[in-house]
Amino acid sequence: MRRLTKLKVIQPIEKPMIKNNIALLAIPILATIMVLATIPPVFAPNIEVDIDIKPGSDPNSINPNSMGLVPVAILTTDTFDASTVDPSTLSFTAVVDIGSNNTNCVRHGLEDVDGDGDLDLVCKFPQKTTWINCDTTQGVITGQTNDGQSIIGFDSINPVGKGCNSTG
Ligand SMILES: [Ca+2]
Ligand SMILES: [Ca+2]
Repeated sequence: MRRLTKLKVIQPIEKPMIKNNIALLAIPILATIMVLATIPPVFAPNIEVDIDIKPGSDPNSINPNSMGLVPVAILTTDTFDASTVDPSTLSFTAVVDIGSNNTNCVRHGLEDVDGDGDLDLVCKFPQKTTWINCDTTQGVITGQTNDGQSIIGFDSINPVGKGCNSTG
């Protein structure tokens, strides 16, 4: 009898404890959902865009000692409209560590560089700050669209001139 009495006393205490445990479980679950909800913008993959370094030229022969501007076109395709790119966000470099440079587009305009009837975005970058040297094999352009979507594009570079193996 004593034991039964004890159980009767304990039961009403245990029930709210279970409810509390469920509430405690709900907090990390809700927190996880909230954290996951913030992840997509951070981990959203870059849109890989088609680019053409020195539009109209192939290979893209560049003399690393030149002090001129390198034109790079972002091509409009069936799935990407180059006119949605914000030119002020564009950066172009020959180095893999794309965070380490600040080679910005100094001149830009829309023109149909590949002759397919749609407008492509052409940006010109000061070559002396692109890190192009005789070992460079490709250039990388990064930037954002007007609505904040990150873009990235790659094209080959054929270094030519003094000290480089290729004569272009
Ligand atoms: Ca080209
Ligand atoms: Ca075009």
